Amino acid sequence: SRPEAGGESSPEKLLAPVLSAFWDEDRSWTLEGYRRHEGYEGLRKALAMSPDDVIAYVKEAGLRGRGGAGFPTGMKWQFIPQGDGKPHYLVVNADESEPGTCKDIPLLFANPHALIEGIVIACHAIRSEHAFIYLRGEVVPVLRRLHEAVREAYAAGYLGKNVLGSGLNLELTVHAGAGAYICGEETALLDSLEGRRGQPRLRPPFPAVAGLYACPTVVNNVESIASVPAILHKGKEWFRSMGSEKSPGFTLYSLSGHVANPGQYEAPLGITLRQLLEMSGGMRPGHRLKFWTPGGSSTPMLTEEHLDVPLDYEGVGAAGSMLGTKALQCFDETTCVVRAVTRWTEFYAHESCGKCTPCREGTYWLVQLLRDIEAGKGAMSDLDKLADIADNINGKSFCALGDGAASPIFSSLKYFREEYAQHITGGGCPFDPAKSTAWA
Ligand code: L3W
Ligand code: SF4
Repeated sequence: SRPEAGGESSPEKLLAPVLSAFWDEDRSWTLEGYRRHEGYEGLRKALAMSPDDVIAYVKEAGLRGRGGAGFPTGMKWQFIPQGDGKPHYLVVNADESEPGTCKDIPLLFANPHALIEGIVIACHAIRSEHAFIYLRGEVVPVLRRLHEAVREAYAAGYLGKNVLGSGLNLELTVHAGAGAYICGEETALLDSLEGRRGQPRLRPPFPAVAGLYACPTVVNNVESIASVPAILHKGKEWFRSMGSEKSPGFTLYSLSGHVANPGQYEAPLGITLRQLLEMSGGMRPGHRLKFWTPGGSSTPMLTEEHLDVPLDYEGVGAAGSMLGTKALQCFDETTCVVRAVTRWTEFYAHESCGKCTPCREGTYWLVQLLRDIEAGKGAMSDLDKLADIADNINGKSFCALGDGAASPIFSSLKYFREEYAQHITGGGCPFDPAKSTAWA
């Protein structure tokens, strides 16, 4: 749901719909729908350039990875060794599952050809003849739509032998995962794609050196690759005219939780949550923001005092959090922060792959302590114990899942220690669950 765009003075002018520009149109997902909006024109431009020039162009545009880490996309492509005699692979990470993150799935559902066009451009750049899309398997309607879009692209000569007469040969495989959060970690994803149980690999070597089948591999998020065609088509200057010097361009923000109009809002990097809330209708009527995540539950929570933080990598970093996946989950004053953190921590404990001790054991013990506190059976010393366990997970685990699990513990203790104490001294949760819809 999205509010109607207003006039010159309306805050909606801050929106920059590119990937989402025609999601509402009839059969937007078809090749015909995509071509109505100059689809595959960026590819024509890219194929007229040398692979190295395409990499340099994307680097100069300043596109940063949209999957959570914000790593420069062009630089990642440049890491792929050339003339090494090995096959190169592009793997698109479509295993979206960070709590609150819901941008790649609607993008694939409404506009799959933006991703396919981006894939062909990226494969031309890194000299790859085989690309894979690793999709979250539960989203069967998206899987079907993606298969159909790939079929259309083969039939139109955008995939297969000698793409558009350029000499590029490219196969594209769509692979459905089996629904494990850890398979969104890039090396676990590669293990899963190779047919093994998905567990993270030691890095280095990074996938750019030894990835799929031990060959140089680029792993990019859906939104990162889908953003490439517009950059080629409209130009790097156009892209750089949005956002900031270090965080240029447009991006998809996912607004969810206790807001009047949840949904995807595409805007330049650096917009603030206050602006997004103003243009989207704000919090649900009669309520105010209590805490929010800038990029899913793995990114430290922020509060009302951070409403004017620029939502770019630097701005959110300076506020002590991470932009992550730009999953803006907003919670109002009816939400019990202990309940929210318990629910997130249960998720991490469930999804911990078990490979390393700090995360496997630590997340289990965090859940036990949090459940006790929530039920009024905790002791004040449990608060230091929570922080101590989180500290033994953070930076000491094998992959980023551990750090993500520690993050809501640290940030909630920082901003809401008093609320934890209330649960302990008051014999349980002081909130009325009937008044909150967050955990229904
Ligand atoms: C070659 C080097 N490549 C880094 C590559 C690396 C990777 C990318 C970023 O986690 C974060 C995590 C989540 N030579 C390289 C190199 N690379 N150095 O750059 O690497 P890294 O380690 O900074 O991050 P990561 O392991 O990819 C991603 C956070 O995002 N997150 C998002 C989760 C998102 C989902 C989802 O559903 N989409 O799960 C949220 O906060 O916690 O910190 O490609 O190979 N020297
Ligand atoms: Fe597995 Fe957690 Fe260790 Fe990552 S941090 S390897 S998910 S046990």
